[in-house]
Amino acid sequence: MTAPTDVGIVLGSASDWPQVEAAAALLEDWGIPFEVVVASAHRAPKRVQAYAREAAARGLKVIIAVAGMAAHLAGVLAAETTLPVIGVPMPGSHLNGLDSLLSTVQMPAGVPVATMAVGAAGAQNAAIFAAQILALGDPKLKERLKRHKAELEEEVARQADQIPAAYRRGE
Ligand code: RP5
Repeated sequence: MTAPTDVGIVLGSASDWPQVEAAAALLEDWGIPFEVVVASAHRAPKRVQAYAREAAARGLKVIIAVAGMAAHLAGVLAAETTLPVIGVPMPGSHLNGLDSLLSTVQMPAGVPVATMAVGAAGAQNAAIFAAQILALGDPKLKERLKRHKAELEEEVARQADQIPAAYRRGE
């Protein structure tokens, strides 16, 4: 039997995938079962609605919505499900993602979308944020998140070595 899928990543377009690849790799690396679907709020609204309406019953626990331009995908999904929806604005437009950031973050009261940063960094944070939600009921995942914090700190310490030694603060 395959593990139930915990995270649904919905892309407004396959053109968003390059920004999301690293986030998907992170979920895979951390052993979090996920699926990726393409379903545009504007070009395929029925598909988006059906996905959101069926998500909880299918066993999904978190939805990550990735979209650019007039990005209504996260809001439309959030309108149709009680699952937490994490929105990731894409940068691909002439406005470099300010359009999708505002479209995703400015939800009216009653329909929350947890909005991340624009682009690949936001997608990676969405994966980590999903892991944090799932870790509330998963001690092993909580340990993995603690390790992640330690890895971040180690990486910063390594970066200090890239500064000329003469300028570095003695530690
Ligand atoms: C949005 O429009 C998508 O999420 C994508 O970021 C943007 C452009 O889509 P394509 O024209 O590349 O399919 O709906």
